[in-house]
Amino acid sequence: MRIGIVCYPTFGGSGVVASDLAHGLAQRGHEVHLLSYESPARLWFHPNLQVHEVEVTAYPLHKYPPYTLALAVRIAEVCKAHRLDLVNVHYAVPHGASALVARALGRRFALVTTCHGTDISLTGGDPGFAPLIRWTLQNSEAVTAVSGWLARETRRLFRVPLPDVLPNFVDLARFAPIPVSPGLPRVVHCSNFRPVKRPCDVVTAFAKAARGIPARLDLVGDGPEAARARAEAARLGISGKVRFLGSQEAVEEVLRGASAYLLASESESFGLSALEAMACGVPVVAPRVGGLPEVVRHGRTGLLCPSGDVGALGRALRRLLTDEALRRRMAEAARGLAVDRFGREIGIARYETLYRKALAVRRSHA
Ligand code: GMT
Repeated sequence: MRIGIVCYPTFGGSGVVASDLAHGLAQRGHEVHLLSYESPARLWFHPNLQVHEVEVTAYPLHKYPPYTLALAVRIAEVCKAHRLDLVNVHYAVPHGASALVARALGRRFALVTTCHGTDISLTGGDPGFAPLIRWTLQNSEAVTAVSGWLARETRRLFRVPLPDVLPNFVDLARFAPIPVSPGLPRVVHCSNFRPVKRPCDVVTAFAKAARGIPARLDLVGDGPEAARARAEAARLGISGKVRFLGSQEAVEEVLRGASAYLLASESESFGLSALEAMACGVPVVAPRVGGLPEVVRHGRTGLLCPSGDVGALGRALRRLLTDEALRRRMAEAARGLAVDRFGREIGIARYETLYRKALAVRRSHA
């Protein structure tokens, strides 16, 4: 197939999944064209894979650069030049609308829209975007969601048929465990430090868990709440135990050998970083929200706590940090679940099968 993939190029989960998918499809012999405003952070080279950057011309009249329209024109150009069969947009806003405009410009590709989370749960609730998202979903040959929870939310909020669930996946060779060497127990958290990730709660929960225990918290990523998280660590007197590592390309190096992975998100449609941790044999402590229970099995591969209960997160984390037998059992089960359910090969094959179905739908409408 000749496939277009549209995504954000950032370290965020949707960009990571889309980049890995593009590379995996190229490895399987498809011709893949990735469109974004710059080359994604985590994209490996492959001869079958080409990146098309979208440029927005600066013009004094345009207070807000019209990226959505520039993307639409770029999709149409790439479709024409490379005769794309199908375009898969990752993150519904604004990529879906751009793809539909490209189609209105005369291109005849099948459209697959992959919903990742906040495109449905946050921007989806914004009346400024909702009609556009509904338009995208109704005019896609296939709509996918990364978890059962997100699929149900998409149906509920937009009154569309239930999307196909295509869970995120992980490269099991790259994200693999190493034997834990005796040393300071380490807790890891990775995110874009947006309010929805509640990074201050991560710091607070760690402080509760690590009281009187030698342990360290490694925070990966950056974003608007990073300064507040730093201030929270100082306020709690644990700055010496917390390291802010910023964006890391080889996040697996930070995850390997950690004792636990900690999330405090208000909402999480899937939790790709939790899956990456599990694949590295790191048990997860997280709130029971969104699609997280589909990834983290409570009592088996980690511990789930009531949403917004920082005290419970702290207690659960302390249990893992102080009970080595429990930690080891969960570490093994976490890797096992990642291998059984969320491997890259099976994840990419699921997309391939869905693309073939979407093409058949498109042909039947032609
Ligand atoms: O974080 C976001 O708001 C967007 C997105 C991203 O690009 O990182 O994250 C979402 O997609 C990821 C990949 O499918 C999921 O693992 C995240 O759970 C999801 N984020 C939220 O639902 C908050």
